[in-house]
Amino acid sequence: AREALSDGAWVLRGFALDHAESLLQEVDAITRAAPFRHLVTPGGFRMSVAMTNCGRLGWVSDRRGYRYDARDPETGHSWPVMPESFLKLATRAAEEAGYQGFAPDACLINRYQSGSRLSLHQDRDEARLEAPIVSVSLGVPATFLWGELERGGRSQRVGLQHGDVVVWGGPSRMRFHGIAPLKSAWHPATGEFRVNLTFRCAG
Ligand code: MD5
Ligand code: FE
Repeated sequence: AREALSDGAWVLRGFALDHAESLLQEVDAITRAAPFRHLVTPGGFRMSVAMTNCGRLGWVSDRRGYRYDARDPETGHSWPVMPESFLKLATRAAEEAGYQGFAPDACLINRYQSGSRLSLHQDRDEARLEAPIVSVSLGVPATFLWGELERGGRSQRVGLQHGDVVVWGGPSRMRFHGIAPLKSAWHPATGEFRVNLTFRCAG
């Protein structure tokens, strides 16, 4: 069952529930090779969300700017390979939302703890903006902020729970969006954290 968020954007409630444990085991393995870290924005602020990546390309930020890079700047190595199970889930979710043939080359993994937030932004560093983005929420619930195509528009609040998957594409691909400060909570699958996987066609 899919729930329309806006034109081209869909929420698939509980779509990843049956796979949550194995996804989180894969995240553990990925973070042994590419640990979570707090990136610095070009403006010099430390992000409250901890991040890492898997796949051919990974999203990074530093004083020089935002970009996708084939190497982890912390280790100088390629990012861990995207597990087959990640790719399958993301492709199936995109299909469910009407996007055929989704083949992401980047998976950004975000880890939120109490108070972590992501202020309103657009995702515009990907080379293929015609492809959707698929996002998988795990652990502690969060409030997603769903804005408009211009900065300063109104934003809706959408609750995202463990196992929910959202697909953003078409006319909604460039909307402003963010995550409200995470409330302190505990989830059996992730403890004090929320983990979000976002699949992108970046290269
Ligand atoms: C999260 N992550 O839950 C959020 C929401 C990010 C990010 O926003 O950039 O890592 S995933 C929702 C999302 C991601 C990319 C594009 C769009 C929504 N969109 O086009 O609306 O950690
Ligand atoms: Fe984003």
